Amino acid sequence: MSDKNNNLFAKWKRGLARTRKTAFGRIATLLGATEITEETWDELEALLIQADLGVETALEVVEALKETTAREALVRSDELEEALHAELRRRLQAPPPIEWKERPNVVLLVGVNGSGKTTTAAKLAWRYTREGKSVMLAAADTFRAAAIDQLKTWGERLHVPVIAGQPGGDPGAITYDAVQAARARNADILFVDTAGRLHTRFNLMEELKKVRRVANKALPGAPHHVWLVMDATTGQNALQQAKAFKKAVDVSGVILAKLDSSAKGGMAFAIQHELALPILFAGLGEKPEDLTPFDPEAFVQGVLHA
Ligand SMILES: Nc1nc2c(ncn2[C@@H]2O[C@H](COP(=O)(O)OP(=O)(O)O)[C@@H](O)[C@H]2O)c(=O)[nH]1
Ligand SMILES: [Mg+2]
Repeated sequence: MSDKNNNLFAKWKRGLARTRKTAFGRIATLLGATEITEETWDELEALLIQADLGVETALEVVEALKETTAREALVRSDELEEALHAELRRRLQAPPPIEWKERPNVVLLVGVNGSGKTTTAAKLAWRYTREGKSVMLAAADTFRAAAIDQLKTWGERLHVPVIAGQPGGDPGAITYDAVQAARARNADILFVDTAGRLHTRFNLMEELKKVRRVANKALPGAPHHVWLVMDATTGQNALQQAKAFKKAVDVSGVILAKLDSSAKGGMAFAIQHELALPILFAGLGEKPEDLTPFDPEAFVQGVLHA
């Protein structure tokens, strides 16, 4: 393994320590060297649900393991470990390559308040700047003054231009200006940070739809990507919200933030199963370099094996 891969792997291990020790730790204990009984299946099912896999996925995994057990005549629960790894791995899709075909590519970042959008915008700006791309940020969360300042502060730290307006300003107008500015400067990527809270969810979705329309008016074909930032610590509740975003603004991928703070990383499975959206990146910490392309194998290794 190269140093780079080694470091990445270590980062996944560190980032998933909490979920490995908590939700999946109980599974590891269950799969100690005992005989497989009806109780093993009941407990495993309950633990997978507790780990946030979602009921359907949990049931499917248990059914698949029962079949393996019958087929291979397994008797001890520790013999299930490999099969569990395979069943989990099979349910996670590697992210498709991200296409950067236009100039500028406009990316909307959406998600509920506190999910990690602004931090993720900064992390993405850091990542792509390092890859040699010219990046700009737009502060279209005008709902809170602090949100604008937060993005500006990141922009200064990362030497990335931030297009912002006044608190309470029109997010559509900011987006329009930012797309124009990105065109004028021939930027490669414009990340648009949006609001996650308004007076009602209806208002929020209407505002996001407008931001989307305005981006398209400023540049036909934009937005090229719409990424939903989800907080891995909020578990199953987040899925209903995600469906609303998907419907309103045609989300193309998910960024799973705060996996390092989560004790139940199983949300990754529910996202793929129930939303049918690829997970593009995972947030494994608060620093810019802690945003990592989603890696299904490292994820399963990280939750199951210390
Ligand atoms: N540990 C950890 N914290 C994160 C991650 N992503 C965001 N945060 C923290 O979550 C909080 C809310 O993030 P913010 O970007 O302001 O959320 P927003 O309201 O969606 O813009 C901040 O304190 C971030 O530092 C992550 O991947 N790991
Ligand atoms: Mg924000």
